[in-house]
Amino acid sequence: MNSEPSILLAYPSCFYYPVWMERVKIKTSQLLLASFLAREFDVTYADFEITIGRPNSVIQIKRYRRQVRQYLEKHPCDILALSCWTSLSYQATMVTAEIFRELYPDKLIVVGGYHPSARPEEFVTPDHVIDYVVCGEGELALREIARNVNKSGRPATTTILPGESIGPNDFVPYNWDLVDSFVKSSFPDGVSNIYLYLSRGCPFRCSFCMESLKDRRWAAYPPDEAVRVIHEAVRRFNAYAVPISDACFGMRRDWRRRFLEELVASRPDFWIVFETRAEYLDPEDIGLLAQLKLEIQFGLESASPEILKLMKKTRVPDKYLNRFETISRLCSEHEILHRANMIFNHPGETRRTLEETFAFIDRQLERRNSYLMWTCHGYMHFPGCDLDRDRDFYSQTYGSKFLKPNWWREDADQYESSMQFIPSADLDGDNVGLWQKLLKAREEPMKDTLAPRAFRFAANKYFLEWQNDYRFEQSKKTLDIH
Ligand code: B12
Ligand code: SF4
Repeated sequence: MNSEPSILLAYPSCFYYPVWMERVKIKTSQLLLASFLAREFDVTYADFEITIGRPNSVIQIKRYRRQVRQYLEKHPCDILALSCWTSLSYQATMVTAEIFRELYPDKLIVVGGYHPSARPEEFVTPDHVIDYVVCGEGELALREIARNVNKSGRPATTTILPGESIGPNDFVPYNWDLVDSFVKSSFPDGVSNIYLYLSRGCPFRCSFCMESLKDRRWAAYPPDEAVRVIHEAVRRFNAYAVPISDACFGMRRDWRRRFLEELVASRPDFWIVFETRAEYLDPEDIGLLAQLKLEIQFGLESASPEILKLMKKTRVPDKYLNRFETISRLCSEHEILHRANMIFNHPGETRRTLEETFAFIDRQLERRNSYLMWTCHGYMHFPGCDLDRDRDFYSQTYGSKFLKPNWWREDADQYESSMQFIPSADLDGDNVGLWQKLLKAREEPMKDTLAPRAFRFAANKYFLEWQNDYRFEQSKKTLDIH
């Protein structure tokens, strides 16, 4: 039987984030948190990005304020728990907190997520709107706050708390009932992509990623439970694909092997997507993976030894790149769709490091009937990672310029602003945008390298303009994929 206090766990949306960027329909982190708390308390899940929208102008923000107020008036609670999951939600979090505070001066407001973990001090204001800022995982800290709220009420000042990570025994099943009515009213036809976490933790410490702020121990659902979780979600929401969103999927070999064996045995007829590192797959895994409808994403990020070291992706770049090459070949031999995620313009990038990366890419493009796709993106500066703390080092050593160091507080397109950045003096001036030019020059080889099925998949999912290419029609004749 659930008891007081009542908790409203809400994702407040993001301001000035382009509407064309993908919206995650069910916020998995928030749902997991809600599932944990719902065993003891009365929890309501809300997502203003879906129910109200992403405001992108002063007028839209006014309308957003009005609708949030109406919602909060109708849904009073003892604790408003706001998921400021990324820095994109900073402004929406602050606005929602202010409205709630006006309505309910005595009730508690807690914020958590990646931005509060990165910049907790930004939630401390002179008028003490927010009560607790949780850095790290939210389950244990929120449970503690909720258990004590009747005794201690609001703290005298905004309090920053470390969010201890849960251990393997605290992994709770997803409680889909908590989002049932939300999904029915917002997505009556079901949810095509259900992002799922099966594990937590990552032992690495890449320069641009703030995962290392959390406890780095790796823990997962038992393999059979993980497979059950996937099937349950697909059945319930009529999903077409399950992107497994783990920070470090399948890190433990024995877990991975058992999970893959069980997954294959369960004969899934939906797509599975996951991101991993090449060193976490071996030939036996690939034999199993070949039996699934699958896409693997490798966070390769760069192929310049110097940049890979700066990124702290690896201490031995040659070994890292060789491993990727071997595993990618094996995937192609087994006709497994896979993609390399690349980040260009990491601080310290120069013409020479770009050449190194493109030389590696060119070597891979010499293959025929390949199943390797390249997805390339410019570096986006988000706070909380090592690189954010080392900005002075990059500015002094390479001439990096962080042109919008606090973009999440500004009223401008936040996607664009996060990329307002010069990686080095060498890539300033006439060389701004060089990586895009080098990439464009490879568009045809990137098409030529792919097997028909991989071409068709890439044209449907990543490069929609490729649908006008003669190869798209050709592939249609020979294949029967979506
Ligand atoms: C999976 C993932 C995604 C998936 C999301 C799937 C989903 N269902 O939500 C996808 C691919 C869609 C995605 C998109 C983006 N992502 Co992303 N993503 C991740 C990733 C890999 C995994 C997170 C994870 O393992 N979670 C496991 C769960 C259990 O933990 P959690 O999410 O941290 O949730 C806990 C806490 O945050 C906390 N918490 C959350 N809410 C609340 C609320 C309260 C009140 C409390 C107390 C606690 C609390 O408790 C939760 C449970 O323990 C992380 C980290 C990484 N390694 O790269 C990046 C990461 C979160 N992403 C990031 C970014 C930047 C993005 C994008 C902007 C990328 C882009 N180029 O567009 C978009 C933004 C999407 C959006 N609109 O918000 C950044 C955020 C950095 C920052 N400072 O904000 C991260 C940290 C990577 C990085 N660069 O460091 N991402
Ligand atoms: S980018 Fe991936 S491998 Fe690197 S620290 Fe983040 S989660 Fe770990």
